[in-house]
Amino acid sequence: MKNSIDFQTGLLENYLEKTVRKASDMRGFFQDEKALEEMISQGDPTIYEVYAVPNNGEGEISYAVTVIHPGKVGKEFFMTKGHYHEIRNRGELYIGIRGKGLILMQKWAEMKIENIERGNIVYVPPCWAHRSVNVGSEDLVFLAIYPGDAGHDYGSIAEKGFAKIVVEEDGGYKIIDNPKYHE
Ligand code: PAN
Ligand code: ZN
Repeated sequence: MKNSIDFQTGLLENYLEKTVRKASDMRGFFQDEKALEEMISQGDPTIYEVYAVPNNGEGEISYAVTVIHPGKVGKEFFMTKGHYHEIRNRGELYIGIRGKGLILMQKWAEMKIENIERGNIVYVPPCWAHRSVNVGSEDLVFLAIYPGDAGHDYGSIAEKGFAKIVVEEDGGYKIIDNPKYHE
């Protein structure tokens, strides 16, 4: 199928699947549960959206544009749920389109963090869990390209989280240990 992306806005013309993650879909992912419940009761805003063109199957390649809106739950910046690929041995490429963000990557006790910004290409190697975080004041938009058979495993991240979390401090951000994290 022919398709195109607007590299100014990140708008993907012919996406096939749209996933919307509202505050109420993110229970258990942020530290401040009270702040999240309050946000849900006050209109349940969208935290992020994913516009995907899946090409499922071995050897195939899928792609998706993610838009993470700006905001915080308590002190913690809006972010994706984060996942491992169901088939662990599958890598991925992220290409920044607009906004200012971070990608947290984790494999066992190892952790690495890179910037997602316009023009940045981030390589997520096989077997690394990944989550992106909007640390700016505008939408964070990026394109992800991944193997068609990768799949998404949200279970272990939903249960344990990442070793680090990203919180606001003095108008900027800081990366701190996740007090709830356990191996
Ligand atoms: C991305 C992510 C997307 C949303 O396309 O799926 O940013 O994040 P969650 O899937 O963690 O909710 C990707 O990494 N695909 O493999
Ligand atoms: Zn992925």
